[in-house]
Amino acid sequence: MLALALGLLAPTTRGLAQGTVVAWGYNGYGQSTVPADLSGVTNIAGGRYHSLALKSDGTVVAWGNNTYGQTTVPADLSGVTAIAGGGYHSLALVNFNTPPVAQCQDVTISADANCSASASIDNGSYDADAGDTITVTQSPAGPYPLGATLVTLTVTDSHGASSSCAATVTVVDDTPPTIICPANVAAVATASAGAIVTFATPSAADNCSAATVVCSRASGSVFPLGASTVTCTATDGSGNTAGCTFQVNVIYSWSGVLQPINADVFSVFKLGTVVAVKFQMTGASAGITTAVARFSYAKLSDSLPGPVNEGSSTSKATTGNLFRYDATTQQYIFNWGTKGLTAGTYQLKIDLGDGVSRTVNVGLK
Ligand SMILES: [Ca+2]
Ligand SMILES: [Ca+2]
Repeated sequence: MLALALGLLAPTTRGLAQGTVVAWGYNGYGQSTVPADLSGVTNIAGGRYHSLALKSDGTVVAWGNNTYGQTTVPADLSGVTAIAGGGYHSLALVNFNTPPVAQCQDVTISADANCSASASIDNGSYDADAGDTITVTQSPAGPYPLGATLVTLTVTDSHGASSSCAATVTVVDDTPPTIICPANVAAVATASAGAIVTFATPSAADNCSAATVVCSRASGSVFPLGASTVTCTATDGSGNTAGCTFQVNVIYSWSGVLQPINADVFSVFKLGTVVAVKFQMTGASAGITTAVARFSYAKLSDSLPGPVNEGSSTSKATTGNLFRYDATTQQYIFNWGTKGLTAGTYQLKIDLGDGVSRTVNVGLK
């Protein structure tokens, strides 16, 4: 009988490398003549007249009697993890590769500036075989468009075995659009209700879709006297919004105070007389006959810059505080009765309801 021993188990004093095979005894078929270049052996087996060695690379080496082909190792034999020798035959256990395990999960991710996103659905795919590495691929590979995409993940191990699973990548748009409002608009009233004002549509952009722009007041609509704030909102296809504001200011175009009050030189009237305060609408406001104009005054000081330099009006003093429109002269007139006032400088104020401060200083003496 043949006897074999692994060098691994040999006394270290013999100086043999690990994985060396040592054989002795009957050698009629060369079964005890270990091939000279044999090394890296992890297991051995003996048949009746032949020997077998399993190498660490999973290949098998056989020598000795080959009457029945028992030492003719199949050329493509690999991946062997165990061997055995019968009387006139040999056995090898091929350890089949375990395919990797693919594990997927659904992923929801925010769209980027290009309205797409890359995402991995891998949820810890692995290969149970020691030493196996895996590569993971996704089909389609991404980046993924807005919405849900069914993605197949394929895991391949270093032996070419693969497994796959599928999951959904959902790309959502949670980025608001951008919006830029036009500059503030100054407009002249064309009616006592204000003016029709047009303005450029705010520019809006979005990473995923055209943004719908809606303003609190539409271009081409009537804006009232004074300042109005227009709020515009851009909404993208996913309901994200962004806003901006701008001002529309509608004011009357007017003449300034007309004679007898000087717009430039200080006017002094005789105390107790009626002072006619007059103005006209001009420019785009010229045709307006229904403006609501209110008169008020305030005494600034007792001092006067000079003597009376204006003639007295023969008109009756206006009651209340509203100017009247005179169609003949196309003027707004308020007859300011000064009876009962004291001498000094007064500031007269004309309020047209458009937010503009219109004042002129006069003297009473
Ligand atoms: Ca494997
Ligand atoms: Ca968006």
